[in-house]
Amino acid sequence: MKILVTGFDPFGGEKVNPAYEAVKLLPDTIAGAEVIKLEIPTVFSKSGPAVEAGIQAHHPDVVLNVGQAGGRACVTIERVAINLAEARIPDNAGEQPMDEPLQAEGPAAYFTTLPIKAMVKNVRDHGLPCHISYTAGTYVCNCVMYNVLHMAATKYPNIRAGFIHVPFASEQAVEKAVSTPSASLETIAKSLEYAIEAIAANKEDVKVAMGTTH
Ligand code: PCA
Repeated sequence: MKILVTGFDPFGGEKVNPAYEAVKLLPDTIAGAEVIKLEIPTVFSKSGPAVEAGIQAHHPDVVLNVGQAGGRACVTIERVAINLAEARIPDNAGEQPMDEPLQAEGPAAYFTTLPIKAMVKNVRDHGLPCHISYTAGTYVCNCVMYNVLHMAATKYPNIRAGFIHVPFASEQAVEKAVSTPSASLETIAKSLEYAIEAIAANKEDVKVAMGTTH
């Protein structure tokens, strides 16, 4: 099995993006799966094509995109991507779409095709916090998750795909407010590694009660 793991470049005034920094720390093989690492731009119009170039170069079985979710306290695994681009701040190319569909003819949303409950469970079983998230936001991360799932649905039927958001790295939080959550890059990378182990081991998701009450 081959898995393409992407991380975004820094955006919004940050010097690093913990997503790609953690991806770089991953081993090259996880549970027998070959890991291909790729940095992609935090740009609405360029992120999807950058992933597609990686797909065409490496023919992965799985595409896992990883992005920063500053303010979240732990690694969160996204269940759904919505057909909406709504940017509070310009992206790294100055693009700032508002109220726009990502795909004019696309469905309102796509669900991930990764075994997210098994992923959450395996991270937790190794003693690290992890949750499912039911919104990837409306910025470039949701954009790339939606567009990759759209590509998989329309052009690459054998690819399973999904998205993980990671918290600020500790060094990013040093100058931020006292309540800003963060994690070490090593912890973030280990969480990603355990999540990927579960992808390699589970073609179908496990039946475990998760979800939220609000
Ligand atoms: N996080 C942003 C875009 C790039 C990134 O790492 C997001 O959550 O949309």
